[in-house]
Amino acid sequence: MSTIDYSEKIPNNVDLANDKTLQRALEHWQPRFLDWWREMGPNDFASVDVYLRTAVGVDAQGWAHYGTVKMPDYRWGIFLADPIADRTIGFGDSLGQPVWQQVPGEFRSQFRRLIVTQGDTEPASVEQQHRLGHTCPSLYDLRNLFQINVEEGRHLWAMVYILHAYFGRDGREEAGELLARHSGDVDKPRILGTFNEPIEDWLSFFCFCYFTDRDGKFQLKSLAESSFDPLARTCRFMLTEEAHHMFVGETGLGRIVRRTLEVMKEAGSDDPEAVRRQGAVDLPLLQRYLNFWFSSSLDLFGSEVSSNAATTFANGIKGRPDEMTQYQDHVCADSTFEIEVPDGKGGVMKDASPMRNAMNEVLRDAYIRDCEIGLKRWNMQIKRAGYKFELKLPSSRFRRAIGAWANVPTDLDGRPIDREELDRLMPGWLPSASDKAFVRSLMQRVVEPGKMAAWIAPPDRGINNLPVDYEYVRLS
Ligand code: BYC
Repeated sequence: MSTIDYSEKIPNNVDLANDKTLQRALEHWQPRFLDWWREMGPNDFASVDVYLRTAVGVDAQGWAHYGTVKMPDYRWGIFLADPIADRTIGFGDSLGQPVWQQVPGEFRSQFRRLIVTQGDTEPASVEQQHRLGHTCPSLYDLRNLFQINVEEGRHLWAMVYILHAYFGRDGREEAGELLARHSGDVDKPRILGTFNEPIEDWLSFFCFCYFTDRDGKFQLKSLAESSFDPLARTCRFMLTEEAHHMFVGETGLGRIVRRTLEVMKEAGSDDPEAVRRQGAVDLPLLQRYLNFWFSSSLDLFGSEVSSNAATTFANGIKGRPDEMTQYQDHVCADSTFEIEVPDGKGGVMKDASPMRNAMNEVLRDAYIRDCEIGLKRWNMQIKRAGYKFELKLPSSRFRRAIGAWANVPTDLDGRPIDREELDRLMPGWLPSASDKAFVRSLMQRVVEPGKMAAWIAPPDRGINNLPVDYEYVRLS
């Protein structure tokens, strides 16, 4: 197993010290990153002590060290999972050939496009969450927010390393641009839609971690299959960190459901107004937030039928998650995949697409199945508490902005409806202005160790075997 060298200005396990040109280029980028972090990150908390984990190795066991750190002193570094000996290409036209240690010239722009898109999401999420610290529901949650923020910063480093090390001057320019685009910026927005949506409250934050970070899991798993080995190794290690981000989303939403059920029991009513009077999140309101973040995150997979997806699969650039274990045909030259498209007469029809072109849809399908797991768990909680309400994922045709269903008005079940009906019904399906104002009113910061805001139940356990009432962030 390779170890991480922490004596270097940029901690790394890629032997940076022996590549002076690359080291200098990255050391030149480092202060620009820190300036960006100071301006766009959780900077109002720059001087507080946070109980954070930092990577110290890249194997699954014992890879992280926990300790108290001020965020600007976090050791962002470059960590690649260890190489797999004699790894061969696992899919596409070059199946079985040795993986590449350099980017083949003919695939350069396709690789660069994907790496830049991946890299762009990381700082975007930090920007989106910029001010959340001020309204934290507990010190435990505040610490989790900051953990996610520093790790997204590190994921940016991961992509910037690949750009600098393998894409020459273009790569250096792209690395600069990653700090120049900003979430929601009118002139220079982030590349993908969801990453320009504001995250102004913790309900949105937990939905983002549940749905959008899960897109990260699927995209990183696909890139972890890449024939370009340094990219595959980088993504493999990023996935180790990513798991915690989805955990924060799933447990955060689960704790909200638990608290709401307690309040419903205390109030002896499931009336949303009665729940709101007790300062908790009513379940229909939660459903509207789920509708918003799920439908937005579905767009992140791209179009159902995509020539980009076909080319990147054929060329061995981007595979499918767990390509070796989940699929038998790794070439997919002759197979087809059934997709649903509008029939042009206000209905839905099935269409067979060449499998390679449908890879985005294959991923989206797997993603939706993964999203269902949390909903099943929360619905079980609701059922056990004796209520009939069921949380549901809307259809993947609902409120899409990308692909075959972009701007096709449908109801939550994906049935095409006319635009007037959509305009009339949409306010009941997505968070309304008054929903958002109510959620904002709940966002009062709670910073006494162990105490939770009234709208969320405590977690089952603390971080790294510490008690829930540990002072995870020392604000004074
Ligand atoms: N918004 O052929 P198409 C994460 C663009 S999340 C705006 O349909 P393709 C994280 C697309 O870029 C994971 N534009 O799709 C989570 C293309 O534009 P260009 C991020 C969109 O190319 C939480 C055009 O539409 N990683 O890590 O097959 C916190 C036609 O594209 C959108 C990746 O996404 C959209 N939603 O695939 C922190 C992996 N969707 O190039 C981090 C890298 C599509 O023609 N990216 N477009 O100008 C990819 O693999 C692919 O670019 C996509 C789309 C999956 C995004």
